[in-house]
Amino acid sequence: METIVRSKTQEVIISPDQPTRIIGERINPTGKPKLAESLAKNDMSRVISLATSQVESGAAILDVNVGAAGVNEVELLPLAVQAVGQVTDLPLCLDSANPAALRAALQVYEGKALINSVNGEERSLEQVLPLVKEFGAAVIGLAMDDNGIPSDPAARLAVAKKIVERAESYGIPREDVMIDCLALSVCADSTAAKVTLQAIQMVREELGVNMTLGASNISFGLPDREAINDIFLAMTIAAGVNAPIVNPKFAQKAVLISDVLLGRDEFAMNYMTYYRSQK
Ligand code: THG
Repeated sequence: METIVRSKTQEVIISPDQPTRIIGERINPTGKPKLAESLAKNDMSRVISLATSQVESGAAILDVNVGAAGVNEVELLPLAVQAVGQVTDLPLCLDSANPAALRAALQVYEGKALINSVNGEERSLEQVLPLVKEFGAAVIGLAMDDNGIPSDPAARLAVAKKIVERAESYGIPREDVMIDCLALSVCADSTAAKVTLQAIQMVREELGVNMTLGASNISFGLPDREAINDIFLAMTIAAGVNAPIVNPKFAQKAVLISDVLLGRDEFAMNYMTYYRSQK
C-alpha cells in the first residue's frame, strides 16, 4: 500500500515498508499570534522561515494551514503554497476546511498534493472528494462525522471505512486515502490515547491504508509536552501510523529510533546519518 505525493521535482512514498515520513505541522497560526498577524498583512516571511527550518529538521512533507481571524483563506492559501515553493521542493499537504481555499491552492500547486482533509459528513464528502479526483491528489480522511469524534474505536474505524469506500466510488484509489484516527488531549479524557491507538490498529488490520495523525494534540494542557508527544508518537508508529503531522524539530529523533526498532532502517543507516550530523 503506497501513497505517493509529489512536488514538481520530488516524490515521497508513504508505505509501511518505507521509513516514517514526517509531515511538518508548523505553518499553522494556531498558538502563533505573530504568524497570524503577518498572514493578515499578506506577509509571507514567517511562512518561508517556518518552511526552511522544518526542511532542516527532517520533514518529508510540509502542512500549510493559514486559517486565522482576519485571513481570507481563498486568497492566502495559494499565496502561502507559492511562497513555500520558492524555498523548498518538498511535497505539500494543503490544510483547510474550506473547499474553495483547497481548490485555489490546488490550482497553483505543481505536483500531486495531499489534501487535508475530508471527514465522514456528507457535506464534506460531497465537496472534497470531487476535488481530490479532479486534481489527481491524495487525501486525509478524518475518523469523525456529523456526530463528532466517536469515543469508541470501532466507530472510528466505521467512519474511516465509509470514507475509503466513498472515495473509491468517485474513482479515487484507496492508496490515495490516508486515515487520521484523531488524537485528543489525554488531559481531558484519560482514555483518549488508548482509544486512538486501538482505532489505528483496527484501521491497519481491516483497511490496510496508510495513516497520519496530528499527534501533538495528545498533550494539550499538560507540562513537558515534548516528552509526552515523543513517547505517544513512538506508540502510534508501532500501531500503524506512518506519516504523522508533528513538529519535526522535536519528533525527528523519536521517529528515527522507532524506525530502527521496527526494522524499517536497515543497519540503522538513517539513524547513524542523523546522529553524526548532530555532533
Ligand atoms: N489532523 C490533521 N490535520 C491537522 C491536525 C490533526 N492539522 C492541524 C493540527 N491538527 C496539526 N497541527 C498543529 C499545529 C500546531 C500545533 C499543534 C498541531 C501547536 N501549536 C503550538 C500551540 O498551540 O501552543 C504553537 C507552538 C509552535 O509550534 O510554535 O501545538 O489532528 N489531519
